[in-house]
Amino acid sequence: MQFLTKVREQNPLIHNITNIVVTNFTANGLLALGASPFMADSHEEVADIAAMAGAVSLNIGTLNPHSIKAMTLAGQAANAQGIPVVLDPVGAGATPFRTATTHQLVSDINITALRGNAAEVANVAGDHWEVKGVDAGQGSGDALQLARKAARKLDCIVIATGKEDIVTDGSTTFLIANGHALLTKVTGAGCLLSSVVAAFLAVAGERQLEAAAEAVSFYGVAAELAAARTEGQGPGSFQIEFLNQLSLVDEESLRRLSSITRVPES
Ligand code: ATP
Ligand code: TZP
Ligand code: MG
Ligand code: MG
Repeated sequence: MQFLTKVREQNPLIHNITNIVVTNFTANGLLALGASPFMADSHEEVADIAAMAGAVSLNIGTLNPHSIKAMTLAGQAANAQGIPVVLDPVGAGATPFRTATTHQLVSDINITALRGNAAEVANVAGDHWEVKGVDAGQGSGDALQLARKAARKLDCIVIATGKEDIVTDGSTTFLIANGHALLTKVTGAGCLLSSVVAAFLAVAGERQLEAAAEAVSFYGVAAELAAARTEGQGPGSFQIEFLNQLSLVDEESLRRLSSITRVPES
């Protein structure tokens, strides 16, 4: 616990190349957290923006040839400066185009953290896991082993989310039990999480895995508090209160409510 304060003190610039569904929600969520969002995908400027960012968040939610090239240029510019890059492989496995694009991106870019549901992570890593559109399918695999395997294969941090979240670098693994089911009723809840992870990585220095775990727990705690404050009102009120809580959750409430368990190595 401490990366949250660093994000708010340092106000890192987060360069997002994301989908058209969640762009506004992502920018507002990053602002609420205390980071500085920059949404830009022109080929002419993405390398310049990535090079000045604290972290880069790439998201294939509404991918097309233009955005794929933009992500590649931005990711490689970030790599050249040692700037963390997060990839959200929205819908990987749903179509051959999405799956092939993620394989291309992880080969062309040195990804710091991959954040998706278990099915997306599996498909990026070359394992098959049933996918329904951009939502997780009914995979029957062991998400923990899958995430570890993917992290080793892709040589990056893997964050596989769902009811419980897994954060692993392939050897050290954390299980995070924070969150609320109402997050599944807000489009972009996963996409914003990926950019929130990017904001924590931007201030983490060498301690990337711990920062990723804290980001995921922080996000879940904000959702729990938002759900409690809007009980019985539904996803609309929850979404607004969730943005409030991203700005209100402090180190003290995070310490009190955070549920992070380190899993013994297997
Ligand atoms: P999907 O498309 O499968 O919904 P996603 O990209 O939206 O995936 P999620 O896996 O839904 O991402 O994760 C986004 C956030 O929602 C995470 O903080 C996760 O912990 C939380 N979350 C998802 N499902 C639940 C649940 N059933 N209970 C509690 N929290 C959840
Ligand atoms: N369609 C294409 S991208 C997208 C939808 C609905 C948003 C997905 O957001 P998330 O965060 O995976 O729920
Ligand atoms: Mg979701
Ligand atoms: Mg998603």
